[in-house]
Amino acid sequence: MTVQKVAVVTGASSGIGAATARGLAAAGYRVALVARRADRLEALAKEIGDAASVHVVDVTDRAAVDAFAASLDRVDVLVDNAGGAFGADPVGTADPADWQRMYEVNVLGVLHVTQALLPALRASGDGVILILSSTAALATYEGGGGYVAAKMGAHAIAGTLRLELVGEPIRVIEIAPGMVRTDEFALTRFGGDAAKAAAVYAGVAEPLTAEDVADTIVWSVTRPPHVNIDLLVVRPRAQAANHKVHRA
Ligand code: 8X3
Repeated sequence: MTVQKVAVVTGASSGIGAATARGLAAAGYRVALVARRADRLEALAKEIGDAASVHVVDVTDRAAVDAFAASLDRVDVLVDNAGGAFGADPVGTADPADWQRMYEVNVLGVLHVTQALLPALRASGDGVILILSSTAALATYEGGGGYVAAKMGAHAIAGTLRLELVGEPIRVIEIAPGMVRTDEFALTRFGGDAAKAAAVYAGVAEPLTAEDVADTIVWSVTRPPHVNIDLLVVRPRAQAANHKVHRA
């Protein structure tokens, strides 16, 4: 019997994480679903079936992350997807607490999970660490300061790790999506203000979907072991740059 490979997906309770878990399960992986919200994970696991396992873990809690890592029998793929934006205020007036939360989840969360799973990824003989950054990791924009700073941190982790791990059987992939319409990203950023969240996508015929991004993730992960997709930028056709969005 061939051993089924295991993919860990953080932030699996919604959006890109949930779509990625579905996609990797369909590609033949066992998927370890990681997030804080048990009910969401249970529902997704039920939908995916036997290939899914539920792990209620806050990626910013190192002790919980270490306990989770110890519970796994193998890990072949890590998708560091958990993250998010809190606030869209100018640098001059932004709440430092929002910046701290963004750094904790987008940078330290990636660090904790990656460090904890690195020995298992190495032992797999063909490990993949995939970090979901953002086009915010590549250019600044007004009101994006804290999120940009955090995603640039995630981008720095990906680039540094790739240098440090060269020669080992581990690929380090970074996917940087532009405008993606998910149920929660913009809503979270604007503290639940649905009108502000909707304005982000106003007039944009087809922002990317979570499934579009999951598709690039599954494709990148399933290339042959010697093929490393270093950095893949994916945007909707209507977005030529962070600032340049076609609105009807
Ligand atoms: C999300 C893209 O433009 O909101 O990661 O920073 S953006």
